[in-house]
Amino acid sequence: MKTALVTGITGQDGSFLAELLLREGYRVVGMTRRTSTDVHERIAHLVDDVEFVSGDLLDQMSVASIVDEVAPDEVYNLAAQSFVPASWRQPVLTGEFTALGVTRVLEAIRAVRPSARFYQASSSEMFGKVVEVPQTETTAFYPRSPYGVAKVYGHWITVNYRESYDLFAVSGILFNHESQRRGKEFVTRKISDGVARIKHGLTGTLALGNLDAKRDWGFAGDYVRAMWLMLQRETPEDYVIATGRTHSVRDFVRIAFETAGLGSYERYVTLDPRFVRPAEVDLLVGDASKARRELGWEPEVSFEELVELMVRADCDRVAAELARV
Ligand code: NAP
Ligand code: G4F
Repeated sequence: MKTALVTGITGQDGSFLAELLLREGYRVVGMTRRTSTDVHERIAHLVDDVEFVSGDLLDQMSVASIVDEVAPDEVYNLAAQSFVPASWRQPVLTGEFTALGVTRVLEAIRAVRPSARFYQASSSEMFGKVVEVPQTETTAFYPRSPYGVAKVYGHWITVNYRESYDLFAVSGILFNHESQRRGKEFVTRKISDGVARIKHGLTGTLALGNLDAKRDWGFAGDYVRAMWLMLQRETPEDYVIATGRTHSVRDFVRIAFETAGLGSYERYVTLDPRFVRPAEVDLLVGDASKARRELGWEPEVSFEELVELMVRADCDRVAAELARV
């Protein structure tokens, strides 16, 4: 039985990845940080199947002793401060988690478990003000937020440890991926949750920022499969994971309101400058041909299906909450 250590297991991707690894017969160990409340709703259904260890990416000793004690075959580093606007408010902390945190995990592996295979959660946010369309593994980075800058550091330190110490360390450059488990501050879930609340009469408006920004959105369940496939290869290499289709925030909004039977979004959506960013990433679209060719990876859920599944899940959830009250 292989052992996988997952940092960020309480996040959206961590929950889908844990489910996949359990299906594949792994012993799954999740690193969580101590908080005063114990709310881990995304992995509540997995608590009997996953082992949990307490650690923090800010704390080198905790990470090193976890790697030593768990003796993982594979390490998935998903933990990060992952919300882009927060990175302008807390740039130093974002750098500590999202950039130096990667080095702390790599250092632990190098020192006590160099045979472990390592996956780093890199991001399309590294392409930022894109220098070419679509973006591939060789496209130059031009990050537009402290988060993007931190991810570029995490990406290159992974490459550097692979080349310096011969570790099996890879980076997945993943484009936006969403689901019913996405945090409610991200635009897709903010929209599906807002639509559900409007549908059930809890509010009458949804305040958003830039409706013209474009993203290449896929389904998180499809994307964690790519992470796992990257660590099953013979040689460590980096891959872009994307659908190759791009849509605007406005497209997402339009389909979401139509799915809920609310008609035109224009009756409900207001523009709020608080949600407009100091520097924007206008157009992300990825070319995942290398992953298709070498990993046999394909996304299975389309953009339209993604919007519908998120809206339906939130409408059902809000209806159930109201019924309980
Ligand atoms: P998420 O839902 O925000 O989850 C982030 C996870 O990191 C949570 O489990 C969080 O734990 C943990 N974490 C944060 N700071 C930590 C620290 N100091 N020590 C230990 N754990 C810490 O993010 P996600 O959407 O699942 O994304 C997973 C990873 O992929 C992130 O690195 C993200 O930057 C990257 N990524 C995401 C996307 C996307 O579209 N989703 C695309 C490209 C790359 P708590 O529960 O304790 O907060
Ligand atoms: O959903 P978002 O906050 O995601 P963003 O910034 O693309 O970052 C996500 O994807 C990255 C991969 O490219 C990850 F690395 C990162 O961790 C995270 O998961 O915003 C998407 C777009 C932006 O252009 C933003 O300006 O939506 C636009 N937007 C418009 N109104 C809004 C809003 N974003 C948010 N969060 N809230 C709004 O009201």
